Amino acid sequence: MRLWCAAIFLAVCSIGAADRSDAPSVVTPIVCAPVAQSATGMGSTENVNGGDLNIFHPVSPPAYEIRELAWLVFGISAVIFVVVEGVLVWSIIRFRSRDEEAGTPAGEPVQVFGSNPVELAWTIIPCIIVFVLSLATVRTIREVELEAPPAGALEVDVIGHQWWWEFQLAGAESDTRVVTANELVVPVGRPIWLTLRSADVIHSWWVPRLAGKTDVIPNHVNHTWFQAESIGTYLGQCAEYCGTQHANMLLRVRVVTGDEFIAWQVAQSRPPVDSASGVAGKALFLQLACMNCHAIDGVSTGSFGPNLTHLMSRETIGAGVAPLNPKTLRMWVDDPQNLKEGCNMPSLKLDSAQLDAVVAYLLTLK
Ligand code: HEC
Ligand SMILES: [Cu+2]
Repeated sequence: MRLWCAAIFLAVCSIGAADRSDAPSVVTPIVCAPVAQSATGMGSTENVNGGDLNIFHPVSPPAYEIRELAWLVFGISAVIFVVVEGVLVWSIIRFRSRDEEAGTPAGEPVQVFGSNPVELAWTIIPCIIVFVLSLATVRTIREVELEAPPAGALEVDVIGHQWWWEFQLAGAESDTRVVTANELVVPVGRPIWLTLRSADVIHSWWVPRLAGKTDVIPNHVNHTWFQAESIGTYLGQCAEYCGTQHANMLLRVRVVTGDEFIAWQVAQSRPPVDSASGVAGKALFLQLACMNCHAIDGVSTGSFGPNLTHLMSRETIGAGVAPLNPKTLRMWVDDPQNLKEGCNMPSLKLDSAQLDAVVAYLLTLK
């Protein structure tokens, strides 16, 4: 009986080993609890990232495939768990030491060595289980990974930066391009083909309800895709440790109707409109180092930090570290390290009047 327990234990171990296949550049279906929500620890900023990261609530074809596989793995593991625990509990009760046997050699169980049937069983059964699981996984990967964009796909370039996401897509007119950060807006029901690149280290794109993880690797181009079937905001997270602020490298995909998407695309393609409240701040933005790191259409071309042309169309600041509003924006410009310690934007140590002016200007970037 103990040998059987050992056989089943080995089977469980080998499943664990088979699960840990995360070769780079393939979509890795992941079976785990939803990512813990990142709290900012800032009393003044509510957590904007409450939301569903559950792989068991898919809304897009690759996510459905991954859920099926997750259930299969979960089911097989559950059966093994029940058998092992059942045998264990049964053994504990059946073979417990009894008063009359205590301390007598007669209490020793029968010793079995080198049983051929048992050796064969604990070799063959795990092999079969591992074989079934790997076939199912390979099949899922093949179904999820596409070689080329699906017909009619919207193509989006995704660039991972420490610690934010850049998105580039075609603008409203053929020669324009929309560049934005951390929040991707896409139309419902249309395939979205992502081309993933990294500006620095390895990141991983993961929006659990839309698709599996895909690594974002320097000097290497990866692709993934999804097709959201219902409107809403889907949260995601960088899923490859990429430095101190990795946990605050969140992203959101806002799925809207086709018409809303076109309206968004048109608005994002336009240069910002100058307004009186922004004049002083714009001058400061150009005087200070801001312009070296940030692009604003028609104003500056820096590309180290997020494009700010339509900053105020976003819901969050600092890749989801806080909701975007005048208060958090001021805190951010004053010293980004307060909100996102270690991030790659320094405090420019503006005085209060300068801060007011710069923030007033940023607020005009709708
Ligand atoms: C050394 C380069 C650098 C300079 C100089 C700089 N920034 Fe940044 N900025 C960044 C980086 C990098 C980020 C992204 C940080 C993150 O999310 O991890 C950022 C983020 C931001 C954001 C948030 C954008 C978003 O969508 O989350 C705002 C707003 C911003 N900067 C404004 C400014 C202003 C105003 C100045 C000048 C006072 C300035 N920055 C100077 C690099 C810079
Ligand atoms: Cu990352």
